Amino acid sequence: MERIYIGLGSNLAAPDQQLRSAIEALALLPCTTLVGVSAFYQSDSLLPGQPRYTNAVAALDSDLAPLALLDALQAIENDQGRERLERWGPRTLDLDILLFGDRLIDEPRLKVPHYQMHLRPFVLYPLAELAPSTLQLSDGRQLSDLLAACPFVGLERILPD
Ligand code: PH2
Ligand code: MG
Ligand code: MG
Repeated sequence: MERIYIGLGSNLAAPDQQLRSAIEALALLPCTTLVGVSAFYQSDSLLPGQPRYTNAVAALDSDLAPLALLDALQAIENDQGRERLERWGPRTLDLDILLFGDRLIDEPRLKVPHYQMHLRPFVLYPLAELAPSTLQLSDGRQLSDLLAACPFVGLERILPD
């Protein structure tokens, strides 16, 4: 069993509802327990000219292997109407594996830790709601250091209703 953190994002077709549906689907994954979900956060897209995103992070405990989990996450994205037209295009649902236990993964389909998580407040701040700030990433970086270097700018925390 390994602790896994998933980044959720949507900027099409009722983003908050997309995230809620995705969380229900994560809770139904085989060999997996959903152990926590952060608040939702809204922010501008990193690419200008796109709708604003809603993002959150979920924590899972799972016995799935990394690529099996990736397949399952892509199936959830596809079920929720994800179309892969352009890199970084607007999307109904994006599910990214941020951290997978203490694994360092460097495969064509999957790199863990997520290569840009340290630059993304909409990943780090929801992650910090679920993980201890003493968390050490598998590449040796400390979550608290990443947070200190990534200001809470442009993020709007949506209170759970
Ligand atoms: N994801 C992207 C590109 N830009 N911007 C925000 N605010 N949130 C995202 O999840 C996001 C983005 C590609 O993965
Ligand atoms: Mg993705
Ligand atoms: Mg992404």
